[in-house]
Amino acid sequence: MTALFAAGVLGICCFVGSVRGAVMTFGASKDATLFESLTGSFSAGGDAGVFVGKTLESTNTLRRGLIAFDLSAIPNGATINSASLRLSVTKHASGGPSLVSMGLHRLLGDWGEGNVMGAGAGGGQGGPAAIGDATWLHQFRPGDLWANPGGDFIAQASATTSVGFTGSSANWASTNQLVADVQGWVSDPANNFGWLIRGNESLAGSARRLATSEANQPNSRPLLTIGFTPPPVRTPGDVNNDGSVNSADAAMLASFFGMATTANNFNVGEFSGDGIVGLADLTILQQNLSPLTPSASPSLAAVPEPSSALLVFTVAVLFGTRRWTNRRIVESRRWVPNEMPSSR
Ligand SMILES: [Ca+2]
Ligand SMILES: [Ca+2]
Ligand SMILES: [Ca+2]
Repeated sequence: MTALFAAGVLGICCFVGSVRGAVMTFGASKDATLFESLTGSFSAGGDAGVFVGKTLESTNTLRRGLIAFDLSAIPNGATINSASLRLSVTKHASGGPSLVSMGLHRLLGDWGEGNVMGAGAGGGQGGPAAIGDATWLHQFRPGDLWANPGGDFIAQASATTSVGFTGSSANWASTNQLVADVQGWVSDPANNFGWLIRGNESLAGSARRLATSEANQPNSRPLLTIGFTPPPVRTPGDVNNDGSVNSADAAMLASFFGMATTANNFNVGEFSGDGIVGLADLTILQQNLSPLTPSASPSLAAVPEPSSALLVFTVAVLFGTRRWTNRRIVESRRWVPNEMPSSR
């Protein structure tokens, strides 16, 4: 992984269409090859290529690619609309098939990239695996094993495509399952392990080398394009996060009045950024009151009197009630010892 691509995000494109959606592109955060091996001795996470498919070797013929992306730039709560992946083909076996099928399978466990360079023709043999590397047997060498040699992944591909010779691109168009994979990773980054790239494993010579994040040419590196709709912007004043600002929010703010909290904790009515639920927050709530709609339940906006007065009244009543309740609890506790029977 190059430093340039450490952050993963390559670009943010425009808002498009009538539905405000964003498009972002990502370079791989890590990519590596699983080289078939009964001893789990080979890796090449630092190489400019990953190998996928069946080679012309006499033994240990299979290769599988691993690739993952850091999606933390997509806001939490976003809705993923599309996801497509492009990889560049940089080598094919002489005499191999002109088109081979390759699938993206969601990985079920984490894995180590490392920085080992491949050996053999074009790196196709891999190099001696180092500690922490993923291999055919290991998620992280030497102690962390895959449950299944060759990697743990969903058997059903999330997307498949036909891949040509050197110089062409492998393009996985968006599918419902690719979208679901990315949505899952955005919602739960701890389970974002990326995809395993699986080729034709029955046809000798079907293997391809695909450019990685270490490739010299930036435009040949992996590119994941994601379309999404950002989460709706929450209006300051909307304490209960139901999309409108009304008396229900004022009542909630009142119940937290005077409370110290984290700055901009909307859930308790802190909108001013000072970390205290107070009059400044009440003012913001009032300024953002939602217009009354005929079907809406009674709202502060419908009150002909200055709504701020009612808000202050609401706060005063509820806050006062709470203090009174607390005081009564304290007083009742004081009374308890006096009312206990004497132990004479
Ligand atoms: Ca790599
Ligand atoms: Ca609300
Ligand atoms: Ca405040």
